[in-house]
Amino acid sequence: MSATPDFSRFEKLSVKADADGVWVVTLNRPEKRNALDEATIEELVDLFATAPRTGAKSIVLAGAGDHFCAGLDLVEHHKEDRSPADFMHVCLRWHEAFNKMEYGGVPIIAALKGAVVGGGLELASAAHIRVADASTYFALPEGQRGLFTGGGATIRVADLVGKSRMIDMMLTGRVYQGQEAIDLGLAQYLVEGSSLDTAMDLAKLAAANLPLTNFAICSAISHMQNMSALDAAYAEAVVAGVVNTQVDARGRLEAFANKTAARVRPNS
Ligand code: 1HE
Repeated sequence: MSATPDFSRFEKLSVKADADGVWVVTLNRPEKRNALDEATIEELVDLFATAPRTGAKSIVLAGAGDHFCAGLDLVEHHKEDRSPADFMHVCLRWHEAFNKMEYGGVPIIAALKGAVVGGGLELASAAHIRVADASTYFALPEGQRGLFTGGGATIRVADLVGKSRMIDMMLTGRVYQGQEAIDLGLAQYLVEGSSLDTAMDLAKLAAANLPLTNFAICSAISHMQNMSALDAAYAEAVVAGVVNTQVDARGRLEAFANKTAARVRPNS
């Protein structure tokens, strides 16, 4: 776990890990605005399937160039002339990647800029924290392209902005940006400077938490949202039973009891 993982197999992604276990994963097709082709999705599946057991404590997800992600590779889709079954299987691989992100237990912070559109918004919405900058804008242009979402927007984008707003975005191509996008829940942070810098700061904060605690935060909450309230309460008690008695937490509890731990204060 402590050795630096081997990222040499990735071609569509650039992956770097620092000594504290903070990984920076960059979609690396800026000339295609980081559109998601099949090969990129396969690399995302690989990366997010292996990251939790190869030392990632938190992950920043970014895009090379001026745009985070332009969504489905429309040119590949056009050239492939896929059958319904073919495209269903494409979508299932997207779900494999994005579910690994949301449920994998490692905090993922998306550093957004420029276009976060279509499948790019589906990708961003599978991250746990989204940081937008002044250039960031969100849209679901599928309606205009004669398409439909296939990478989980009906679940995650509807969850972020609500069913009616998502339907409006798809019917009319409405674009959200700036404070309005934050107020709707499309991102949790809007920064004046670089979203990557803020995402890195947040990733370092998250990486300082105990891994088992982060695992619960970045998997249990999502699972519990899928359950009945009765089952979620039961599952929460079980998860808390494991997490809240972990040996590694003892030092932190002792520091609070000794009055050496930082107190929670309002922002100054
Ligand atoms: C692409 C793609 C793409 C750019 N697939 N190649 N997504 C969309 O409908 C967004 C489509 N893209 C755009 O609206 C614009 O390209 C951007 C706003 C993202 C960027 O604009 P711009 O002016 O900087 O770039 P451009 O000139 O439009 O594109 C530059 C190159 O990137 C060009 O390739 P080139 O070989 O001609 O240089 C474009 O073809 C290429 N490119 N976006 C393929 N998306 C699981 S279902 C999910 C459903 C969806 O995601 S629908 C897709 C929604």
